[in-house]
Amino acid sequence: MRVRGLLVAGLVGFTVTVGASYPGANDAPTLRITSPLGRTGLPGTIRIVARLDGQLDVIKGGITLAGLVNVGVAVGQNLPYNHVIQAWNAQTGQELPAFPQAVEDYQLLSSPAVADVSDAPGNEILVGTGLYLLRDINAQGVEGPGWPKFTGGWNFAVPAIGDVDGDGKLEVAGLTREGYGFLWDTDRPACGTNDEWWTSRHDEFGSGAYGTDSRPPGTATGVTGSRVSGVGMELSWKAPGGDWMCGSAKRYRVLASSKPIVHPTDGTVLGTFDASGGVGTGASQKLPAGARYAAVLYQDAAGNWGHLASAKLP
Ligand SMILES: [Ca+2]
Ligand SMILES: [Ca+2]
Ligand SMILES: [Ca+2]
Repeated sequence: MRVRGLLVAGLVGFTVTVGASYPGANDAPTLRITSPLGRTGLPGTIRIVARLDGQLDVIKGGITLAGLVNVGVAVGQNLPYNHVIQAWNAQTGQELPAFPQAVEDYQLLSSPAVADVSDAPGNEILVGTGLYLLRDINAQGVEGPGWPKFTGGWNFAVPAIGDVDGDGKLEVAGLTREGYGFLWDTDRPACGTNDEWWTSRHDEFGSGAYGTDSRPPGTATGVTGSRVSGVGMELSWKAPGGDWMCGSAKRYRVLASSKPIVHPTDGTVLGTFDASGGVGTGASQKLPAGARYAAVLYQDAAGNWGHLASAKLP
C-alpha cells in the first residue's frame, strides 16, 4: 500500500512499530522504531521526515512514560513527566543521542518543521506547543541564539519557513490559535538552508512526501528588448532559479505578440529551450519582425512553471 507520510502500525508493549513509504524519495526505508522503556513517546502526533544531521531522521512530539500513565492509567495522580520532541535515525531506527528534548506542552495535531534558521550547527527542529514558545533545536539539542521565540499564545499551526521579503535571507512564520500571526527575520541565507520540511505536510502542495519539489522557478529579471545590429530585435534577461531564486531551472519558454502578454497562453510560442546556469545567468532570444511585446517564463526539472516576465519592445 502506498502511504503518504507515516502511520502508526501498532503499539506492542512499549515498542512502537512504524510503517513508512514516501512517494518521491527512494532512500526512505520502512521503519521499525523501538523506544526504550521510559523514553517512549505517545503515538498519535504527526511525524515528519527530515535531515537533521546529514541522514534522514523521523521527528515527532510526544510525552514521557509517566505522562502516558497520567492520561490513561493513573488519572488524577499527576506523576512528574515531560512533553518532548523525539528524533530517530531513519536508517537505523536509533534515537538520536541528544533526544528526546523536553518542550513545554502537547503538540497533538501540529508537527515540527525543519530548516537551518539559526547559528546552531546544522538544521534545526522548529516546534511550537500550547505554552507560547516556538523552539529551535538542532541534532545535538542546541538551541540557536535568539531562540526560542515567545508568542504569548498556543502555537497550533506548523511554523513555515521561506524568504518572505525577497532579501535572500530566511524568515520564520508562526500563527497562534488566538489568531496572531508572527514573522521573524533570520540572518540565514535563503538558498541551501530550507530544503527539508519547511511547512505543514512538508511543502506548498501539502504532499507530506519528503523530497517533493513544489517550488516553481522565480521570475526572470531585467527583461528588455533592444535592436541588435545584424540580428534585429532581441529580448535579453537574467535567469531565476529552479526553486524561486535558488538553484537552477531546467528550461525556459519565450513568447511574442503584437499585444501585451499577461498569461502564458497569450501570443505565440517562439520556442522552449534548455536553460544553462543558475540565478542571474544572462540569456537572449531573437524576436520576429512585427513583435511589439515579448515574455519569458521558466520551468524546473519537476515540471513546475514560474510566472512570466514580459516587456514592451522599443
Ligand atoms: Ca543552523
Ligand atoms: Ca528574507
Ligand atoms: Ca523547483
